[in-house]
Amino acid sequence: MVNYWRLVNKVIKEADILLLILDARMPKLTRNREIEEKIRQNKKQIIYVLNKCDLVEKNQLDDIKKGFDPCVFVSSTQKLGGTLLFKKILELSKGEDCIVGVLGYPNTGKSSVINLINGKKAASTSSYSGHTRGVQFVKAKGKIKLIDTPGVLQFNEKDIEKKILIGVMNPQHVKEPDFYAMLLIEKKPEIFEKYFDIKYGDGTDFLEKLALKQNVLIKGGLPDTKRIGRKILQDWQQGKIHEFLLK
Ligand SMILES: Nc1nc2c(ncn2[C@@H]2O[C@H](COP(=O)(O)OP(=O)(O)OP(=O)(O)O)[C@@H](O)[C@H]2O)c(=O)[nH]1
Ligand SMILES: [Mg+2]
Repeated sequence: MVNYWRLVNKVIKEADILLLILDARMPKLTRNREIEEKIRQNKKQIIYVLNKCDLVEKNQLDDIKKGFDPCVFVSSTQKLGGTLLFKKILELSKGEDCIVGVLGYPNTGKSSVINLINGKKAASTSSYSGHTRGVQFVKAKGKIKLIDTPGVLQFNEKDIEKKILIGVMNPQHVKEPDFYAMLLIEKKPEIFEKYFDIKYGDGTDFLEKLALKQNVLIKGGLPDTKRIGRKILQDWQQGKIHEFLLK
């Protein structure tokens, strides 16, 4: 963790502009105020990049961007917003040579945003968080140079529920996936009812019904709630539930 902060400090010092990559589905949860504070102390410019906007309803965009100024909505996978973001960078850099640092929680799409700006695959991406290791310089267009970084967590970030929610913790490493799946479902049962086509009574009942429906069983034909819990967390992290709801 100490190393991460050394790295973040280095990137902030080297960069002229910092892109803070947030997940548009949960911008507040993926915001890191400690990093923002450091950027301000160093008098560098911030652009909030609300990535994964393909996973939110258009009519929510105004609400989502509240408190994030200046901000740009992008979808790296759908290749939306890249030109606008590049223009914003040019506007702030006033045509001068400029180093742009890209920071944010793991899995928010930092490497994908770099590829979006570049228009080609220059940075390696993965659905597993913690993919990018160390600082990577990526040459971009014209006078702009980008720096990709690994995701940075705040100090003492021990909140497993939050880590699962924002996709920082791999469900394969969660010891009680059934418990965390229930917490997730409880937040908005109606979306899980729609996605899995199962009526919600309570968490345990929901997991059991789903496991039986999808034939995820342990010996004796009983529902395997741990395995089905893990699957729910995976679908959530991979954006499948949001994609389904937007169809
Ligand atoms: N739906 C959707 N998925 C996205 C978008 N951008 C990135 N992803 C997905 O999110 C996952 C993480 O993307 P990365 O670009 O590797 O994220 P990162 O922030 O660089 O991750 P680390 O290097 O692990 O910190 C991948 O599965 C991407 O396909 C987007 O705009 N929309
Ligand atoms: Mg990365």
